[in-house]
Amino acid sequence: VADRVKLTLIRPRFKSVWESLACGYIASYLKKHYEETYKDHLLLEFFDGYFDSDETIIEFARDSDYVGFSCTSPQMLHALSLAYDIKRENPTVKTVFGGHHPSSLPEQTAAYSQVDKVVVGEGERAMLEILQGKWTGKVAQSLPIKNLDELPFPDREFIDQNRTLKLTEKNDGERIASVLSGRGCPFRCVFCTGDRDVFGIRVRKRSTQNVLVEIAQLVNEWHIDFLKFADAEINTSLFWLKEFCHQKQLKNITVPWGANVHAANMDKSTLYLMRLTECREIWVGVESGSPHVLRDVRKGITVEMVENVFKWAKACGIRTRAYFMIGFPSETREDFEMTLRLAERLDADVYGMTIVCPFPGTALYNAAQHSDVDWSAADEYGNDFWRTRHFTNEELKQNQAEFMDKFKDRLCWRQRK
Ligand code: B12
Ligand code: SF4
Repeated sequence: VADRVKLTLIRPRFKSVWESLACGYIASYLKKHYEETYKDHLLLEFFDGYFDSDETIIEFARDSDYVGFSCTSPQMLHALSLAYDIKRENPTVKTVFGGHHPSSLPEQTAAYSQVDKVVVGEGERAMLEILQGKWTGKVAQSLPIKNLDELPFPDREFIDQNRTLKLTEKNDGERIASVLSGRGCPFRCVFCTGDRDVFGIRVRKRSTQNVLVEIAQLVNEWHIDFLKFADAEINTSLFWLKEFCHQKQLKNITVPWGANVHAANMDKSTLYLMRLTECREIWVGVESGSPHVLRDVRKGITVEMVENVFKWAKACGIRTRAYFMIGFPSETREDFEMTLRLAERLDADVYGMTIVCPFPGTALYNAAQHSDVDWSAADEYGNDFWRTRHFTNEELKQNQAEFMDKFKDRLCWRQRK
């Protein structure tokens, strides 16, 4: 083992006020498992492209032994450019690419000369094994961690949670942080990766006790005003969700919270219980108001389920956010009109409308057509290239604009501008 190993973790540029849980998890796992074996040999640093300039990142990262990049598809271009510049300054640096994009397209990611290692799937154990020299090839993939309670909580000092909290205070007037209560999503919506390539389709949940200890820490040590769950869907198990609510109440943890909810697995009593434990809002991927489109995209929900969830949430006093999409392959103008009508009937508090984007890892991704796409140009709500049999990209944008105009007083803040 070398005298000192320096690992710099980088979250490439990202228009987001969510903290990097991925880098926080990897850091705390390495601190626990690497330092326990090798004592003080590991030096860890973190940079976030949202806050730190390229010059700063390159200057401080170039004396690293390893530099790890955490990438969704839109972040790849920035990561590749930083990796190129860092290696130009110091060719001995080993670059490691992890996250959703490298997990979905490992071979393509490994083909870049500035990429030394690609991690497929969960990163905690794989990064440790790379530091220990266990992976000699370019692509590394470790076994998933079975019992998530064994993972230390994300290291929030390391990811500079305060910086993110200051930003949420400025943008939203409150201190907001996120927690991940489980990994994986059992659904297979065609437009979504559903965490498949990273966490798999089997959902692993942390125990409610374990999650609540982390939440209590966020309340007591970081003084948060609102908690967001980063889970793909919070209600994959209603049993877990109800127990979470009961325990939260028992422990008198009163911080308000919000989460993504899948409309197929919800009932009024659970929503009521959620409200009693300060659930302030739910975010529902409604996607379309057309029954055949919902079926075609394998969303696993019906219009009726969606209407019920919104009705119940309203009755319980939970705010609702409805996310729609436009540009599914089989969607016609009539289907879009059904979407407009459903959106109106739901009477949600906040609306979002995104143009479909065939991200790697989704069923809509087609290697022959999409391998050269610049994903950094696809923002959270739109892109300039997706079109379907029924709509050109321009027409999709017009429909999106029509939707946004109709709900202009209730758009999510990113679409309001
Ligand atoms: C919260 C969230 C957001 C937040 C903030 C994200 C964040 N935390 O930084 C917001 C709302 C801003 C957001 C935006 C977008 N998101 Co998003 N988001 C999520 C969500 C729900 C949680 C992310 C999270 O915190 N996960 C928890 C951490 C621990 O997991 P992780 O990041 O995957 O990290 C693990 C591994 O990937 C790996 N790993 C990660 N980084 C690294 C680095 C190294 C060096 C190593 C070794 C390993 C490694 O190890 C980690 C621990 O095991 C995920 C779905 C999910 N549940 O994961 C989607 C998800 C990541 N988002 C996705 C997408 C597509 C987007 C958008 C592109 C949406 C859009 N249409 O524009 C934008 C991207 C904007 C941008 N500029 O990049 C996709 C990614 C697919 C892809 N191919 O890129 C996901 C998977 C959703 C999905 N199921 O399709 N998102
Ligand atoms: S849209 Fe939601 S339910 Fe569907 S695959 Fe993605 S995360 Fe899972």
